[in-house]
Amino acid sequence: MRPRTVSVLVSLLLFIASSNVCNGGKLKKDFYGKDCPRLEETVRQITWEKVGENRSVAAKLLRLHFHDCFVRGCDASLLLDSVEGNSTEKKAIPNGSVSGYEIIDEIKAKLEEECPNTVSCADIVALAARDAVSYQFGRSMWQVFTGRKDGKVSLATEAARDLPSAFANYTTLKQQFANKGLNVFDLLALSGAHTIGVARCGVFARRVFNFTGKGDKDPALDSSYAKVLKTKCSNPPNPNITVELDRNSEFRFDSHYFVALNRNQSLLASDAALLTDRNAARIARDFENFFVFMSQFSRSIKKMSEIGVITRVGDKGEIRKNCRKVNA
Ligand code: HEM
Ligand SMILES: *[C@@H]1O[C@H](CO)[C@@H](O)[C@H](O)[C@H]1NC(C)=O
Ligand SMILES: *[C@@H]1O[C@H](CO)[C@@H](O)[C@H](O)[C@H]1NC(C)=O
Ligand SMILES: *[C@@H]1O[C@H](CO)[C@@H](O)[C@H](O)[C@H]1NC(C)=O
Ligand SMILES: *[C@@H]1O[C@H](CO)[C@@H](O)[C@H](O)[C@H]1NC(C)=O
Ligand SMILES: *[C@@H]1O[C@H](CO)[C@@H](O)[C@H](O)[C@H]1NC(C)=O
Ligand SMILES: *[C@@H]1O[C@H](CO)[C@@H](O)[C@H](O)[C@H]1NC(C)=O
Ligand SMILES: CC(=O)N[C@H]1CO[C@H](CO)[C@@H](O)[C@@H]1O
Repeated sequence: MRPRTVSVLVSLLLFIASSNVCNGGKLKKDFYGKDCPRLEETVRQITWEKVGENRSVAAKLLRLHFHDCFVRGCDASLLLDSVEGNSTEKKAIPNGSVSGYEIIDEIKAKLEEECPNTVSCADIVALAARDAVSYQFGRSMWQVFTGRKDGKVSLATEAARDLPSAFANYTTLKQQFANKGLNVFDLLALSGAHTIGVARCGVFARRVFNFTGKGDKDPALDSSYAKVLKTKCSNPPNPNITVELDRNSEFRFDSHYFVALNRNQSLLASDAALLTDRNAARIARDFENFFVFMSQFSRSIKKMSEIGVITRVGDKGEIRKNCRKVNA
């Protein structure tokens, strides 16, 4: 082979190797098969119990997974409590309404009994999100490869930078997803996570009460739906009131989010922004079909769950003993 061909081949191989690192190439199906054979059963059992007691838990665990993965990769950095002098991701404004930490702690505690120092918090977060959504279906809705290690760094500033805002326009959303290796299909499918759960009035009130500062509503928001929202939230918005992200379908993981979106009845400006691009709007119409949506969602969330994973114990990664603290 000529040197030039060789160098092209080498750079191609390096490219493949590096993209594997970014995309969780070293994660495995059933990574803990030998060291913690009952892991997946334990996570599912506790998660299903919690979701069975309170269906709103599913949305909490799904969002927790997203917020973990978008900042420094899926490394459980979101779970670290702030320490003196250091604000961790949890303290960043977009994380103010994230919850479910106690459930991860409970799963971790149980696993520390079953197989001490073995299972990472990052893997627990990914599995619990899958199981939380799957409860409704009685079977696993997507595959989660395991072998993530827990990170040692968590910075509020990075969460503020990397997590998309409820006011983001299409260009920004597309760019923020691209920064994490996710394309437009992923953006649309993953936004479909808003088929479950709630948002506080404060994050969408402007669309309803005062879009341009003249006491008007967002023209992209359906008028009759805006009226409904007005009666639910007071102005100024009461921080204690929440509204379902997917109208009348808060607990059902289905494709109704896209049906509502296409009727201008989505809650967040960032949801509505998806209709401002022709290609994205076409995908949003296709996703009204549950099977089309769900098959893309399964692929996209598997991709999301492999963003920037750490797969080796060392400078960067460890198996945390307590999900809230870096090991001493
Ligand atoms: C596309 C960019 C996204 C933006 C701008 C966004 C923004 C938001 C906002 C503002 C809320 C309400 C939070 C509050 O009340 O303070 C929310 C809730 C939620 N988000 Fe997203 N999100 C996005 C993508 C995602 C993704 C990719 C997922 C998961 C795969 C997700 C899952 C959820 C869930 C399940 C809830 C409901 C949480 C609950 O009920 O407590 N979101 N999101
Ligand atoms: C379920 O959880 C939500 C959110 O954490 C809470 O507001 C609600 O009161 C809980 N419902 C019940 C029946 O405990
Ligand atoms: C704060 O975070 C930085 C960056 O991760 C780290 O180098 C430093 O040791 C942390 N300080 C404390 C007190 O944890
Ligand atoms: C989208 O938002 C960004 C950041 O706020 C802004 O710089 C940009 O001009 C906006 N793009 C469009 C097309 O409105
Ligand atoms: C709307 O916003 C403007 C400018 O921020 C403010 O002066 C006005 O009082 C607001 N109106 C209402 C109804 O909230
Ligand atoms: C949604 O709003 C857009 C304008 O933003 C309008 O052109 C369209 O007809 C509306 N669609 C429905 C179903 O109301
Ligand atoms: C919100 O809830 C908190 C705690 O229950 C309460 O102290 C506060 O007055 C409530 N705020 C409003 C505007 O109702
Ligand atoms: C759990 C947690 O640390 N929440 C914080 C999220 O961010 C808000 C706003 O900065 C803080 O007030 C919360 O304490």
